Amino acid sequence: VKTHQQEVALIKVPFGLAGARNGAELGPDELITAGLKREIASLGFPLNREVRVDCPTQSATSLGRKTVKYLNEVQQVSEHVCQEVASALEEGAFPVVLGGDHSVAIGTLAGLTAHYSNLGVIWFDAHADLNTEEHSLTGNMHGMSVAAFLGHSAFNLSQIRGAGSFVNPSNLVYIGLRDLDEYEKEQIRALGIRAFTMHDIDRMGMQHVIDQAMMIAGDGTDGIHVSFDMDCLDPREAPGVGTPVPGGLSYREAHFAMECLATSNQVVSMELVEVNPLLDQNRHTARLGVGLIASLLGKSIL
Ligand code: HAR
Ligand code: MN
Ligand code: MN
Ligand code: MN
Repeated sequence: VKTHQQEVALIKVPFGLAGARNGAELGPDELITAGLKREIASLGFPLNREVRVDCPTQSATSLGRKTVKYLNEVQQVSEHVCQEVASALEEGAFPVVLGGDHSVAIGTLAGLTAHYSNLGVIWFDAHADLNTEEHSLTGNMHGMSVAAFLGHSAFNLSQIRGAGSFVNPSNLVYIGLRDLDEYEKEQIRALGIRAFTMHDIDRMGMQHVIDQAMMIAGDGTDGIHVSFDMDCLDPREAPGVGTPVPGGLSYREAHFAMECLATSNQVVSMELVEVNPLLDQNRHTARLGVGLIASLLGKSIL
C-alpha cells in the first residue's frame, strides 16, 4: 500500500468447492456485510472496482473423482480471478481478494505473477497447503494452493491462461503453521522454505517473526503478497472457519503483524480466505477479518 491515493480493487470470489465443508462460498458477502467497504472508504482509498467472480456452486462431473475434487471448477475460477487481479494491477490498484476457500489463491498468484516476475509471499495459515494431487490425503484443492504456485503439483500456474512464472520458494514465508501432513513437512525441509510455526511465534514473538518474514519475502522481490487464511487465528478468536486447529494466533498477534506489514510499504496485494459464516458466531470471524484488512491497509490505533 503506497499512498492513500492508491485505488483498492475488491475481488469477491464466492467459491467453496475446494474446501473441506460448505460455507466458505458465503465469505465475501459476509465480509461486506461486516462493514469492509465502510472501513476501506474511511481509510481514504477510492474503489478501483468491486467485482464478483462467477463461481460454480456444485458439480456433477468431477464428484466421482477421489484424488482431486473439483479440478475443472478450480481451473475455471482461477482463470477468472487471474484476469481480474492482472487487470487491477495494470490500473495501478491494490487487489484485495475475498475468498472463498484457499484455492482462490491459485488465481490470485496467477494474476500477480503476470505482473510481477519476482514476487514474495507471506502465507498466514495453520496449514501449509503444499500437497500435490498424489500426496493429498483429502483431495481438497484448498490444501494444494502453494504447490500450484511453486509448480510442484500437476495442476499449477502453467495451466492458467495469463499466469506468469512460478514463485521462488526462497521468497515464500509461512506464519502460524501447526497442522502439517508428513509430505508437507518433508517438502518444507527439502526446499528450505522459511516456516514460522506457532512454536517459533511462542519462542521469539510476533515482532521478530514478522520482521524476518518481511526480510525474506521482500529480499530482491518486486513486492510482497499477503495470503491470509483465517484459520491461522486461534479458533476462540475465529470460530467461523472450515478447518479449525487449536493453538493459533491471538487477536493482537494477527493485528500486530498486519500493522507492521502496513508500515513496510512492500505489500502489493492481499487476500483473506476461509471465512465460513455457517460455522461462525455472531459474525465474529467476518468482523475480525474486516479489522485485519483495515490494519493491513494502514488503520492505526492512534
Ligand atoms: N492438509 C490438509 C489437506 O490437504 C488440510 C488442509 C486444510 N487447508 C485449509 N487451508 N484449510 O489451509 O486437506
Ligand atoms: Mn478505474
Ligand atoms: Mn490455507
Ligand atoms: Mn488453513
